[in-house]
Amino acid sequence: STPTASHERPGPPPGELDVLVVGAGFAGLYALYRLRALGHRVHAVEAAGDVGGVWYWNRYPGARCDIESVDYCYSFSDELIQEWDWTERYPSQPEILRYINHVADRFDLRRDITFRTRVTALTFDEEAGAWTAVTDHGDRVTARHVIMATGQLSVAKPPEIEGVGDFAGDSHHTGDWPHDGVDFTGKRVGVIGTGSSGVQVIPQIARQAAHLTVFQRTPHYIVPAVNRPLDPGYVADLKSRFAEYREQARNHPGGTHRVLHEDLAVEADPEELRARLEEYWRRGGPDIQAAYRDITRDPEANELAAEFVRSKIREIVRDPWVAERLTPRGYPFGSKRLVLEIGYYETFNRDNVRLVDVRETPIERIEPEGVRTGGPHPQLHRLEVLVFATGFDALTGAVLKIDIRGRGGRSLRDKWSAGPRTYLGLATHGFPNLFFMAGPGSPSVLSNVLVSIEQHVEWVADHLEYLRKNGLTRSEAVLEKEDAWVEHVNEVAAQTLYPRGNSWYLGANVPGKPRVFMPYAGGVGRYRRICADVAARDYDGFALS
Ligand code: FAD
Ligand code: N01
Repeated sequence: STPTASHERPGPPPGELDVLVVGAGFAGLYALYRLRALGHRVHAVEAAGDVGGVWYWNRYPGARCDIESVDYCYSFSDELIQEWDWTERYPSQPEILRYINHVADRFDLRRDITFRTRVTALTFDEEAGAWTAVTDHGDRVTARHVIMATGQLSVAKPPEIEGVGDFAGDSHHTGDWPHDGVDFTGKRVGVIGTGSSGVQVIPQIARQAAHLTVFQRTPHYIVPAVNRPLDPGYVADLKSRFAEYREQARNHPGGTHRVLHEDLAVEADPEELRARLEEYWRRGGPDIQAAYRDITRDPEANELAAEFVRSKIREIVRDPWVAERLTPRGYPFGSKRLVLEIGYYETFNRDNVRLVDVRETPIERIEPEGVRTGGPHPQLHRLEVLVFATGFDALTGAVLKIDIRGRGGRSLRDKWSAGPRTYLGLATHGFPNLFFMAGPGSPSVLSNVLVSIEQHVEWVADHLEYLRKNGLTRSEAVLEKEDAWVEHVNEVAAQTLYPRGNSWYLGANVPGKPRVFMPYAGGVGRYRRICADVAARDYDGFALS
């Protein structure tokens, strides 16, 4: 992640761009492809050494997607769909990164990307009606429009623990993993964090390390992934009707093919309920949340699903003391992002793995030799490698790291100091010609993000075409429409149990971050129709000039 010297790096092109894209993950790459095809002068700037975004940075062993590969992919090119063969139900990080590299090669995208370069400031010049970006290499890039494809989970969150810098061994964050891997063989290793990243990396490390200590703060609700090789017949069938298959996902609340049951858990016969949840557990994947319509909305129904997961933990984990500590309680099932596992609970049956519940025995500080915990039995856990699976400054982190100044020099950090405010998640008043991709105020991380990214890129591309055709150069969200949208986002969230978990969806994982439910919980299909309707009504809610 250290920037190379400027002379080793071809910088951004001179002259004004039509569109600057910040980020070259799935969103930035598609924006680049689409806008270039429409004849815009477009260039992307990316902090990483290559394309991939999340899948470039998160190279920890076990990293894998929790949306099925046949859904977690682009749909814009039929040739791409036909020529690419996914191998597993849930694709691994190396396979997804190969796919992204294939896309970058196939559409010759790298020639319009400046790598190893971070945008640090963005300033809107009202007279010129254009943005100027400044980078960490001192480049100045001007562009009429800017697309923030900076990611939802692209700013790694360090653990807020005293002494982190004092540790004498190696330490790594899952979200910024070394490219040549980490050898845990024969080592005493500690992992802090048991969310999706921790749950994926822990079984892998346990197999290699001499000893693994898992520091858990909140036990998460975790269900089996049940990964498997894909059946070629199934894939061939999907490919033969992919357009129709994807169209279903675009109109589905989650951007997937999850079956949504209409009946209620609270009305189900206990045996029938158990049998249905067992069936979901056996099949694997996150769809268990939709096994009954009321699981995500009614605390009583939710508790039935939660109790089912708790019973599974007791069945798998042999030591009752450990099983009890792994058991989530006190917050709704699914209100923190549901975690998928492959061999996670079984890992705690191994002799070389120890669970430390940091709510009982809090981490006091990190010392050169390891992690010191307090409580009734204070202890120094001696470690040679420490892994931080402590998550991200999600959704707003990457945008607010940049000093963004809109009309009148107003700072976005100030405007969003009590939480993000957007119109449709796409734009924010006071900051003309600036568009956000799959960020707060849109379905984003509550959806198959690939479906959401395609919808956003296509909406913005259409919007820029509309401006061009009508001889317009400026687009800005109207304040009243933005306020109404924020209210709608909050109202929809309040109908769910999401706001009841201390999750990163709410910013609750970052000390001092305002507590606001950030993504739009109204569903991908509904959201898509709202955006299409706004476009059909000549971009109602955007002041155009
Ligand atoms: P990213 O992939 O995050 O790319 C953003 C890029 O912008 C990064 O490369 C970053 O370096 C760059 N950038 C940021 N700020 C700057 C700056 N100031 N200057 C220059 N460059 C900058 N979603 C799902 O739908 N299903 C999943 O199963 C799933 N699994 C995930 C697993 C992990 C480990 C993580 C971390 C996320 C996962 N996600 C998943 C969410 C994921 O964020 C999206 O699926 C998707 O990859 C986002 O693509 P993106 O292009 O929007 O953002
Ligand atoms: O991060 P997290 P993540 N002391 O924030 C703990 C996507 N993703 O990287 O819950 C002690 O979920 C924290 O504890 P608590 C997916 O969307 C997907 O795991 O705050 N512990 C928690 O246990 C996911 O939701 C996939 O009490 C500390 C953990 O660290 C999102 O990325 C794979 C601590 C952080 O969990 C983020 O997942 C990976 C401290 N100071 C990621 N600070 C898949 O597709 C934090 N923690 C499968």
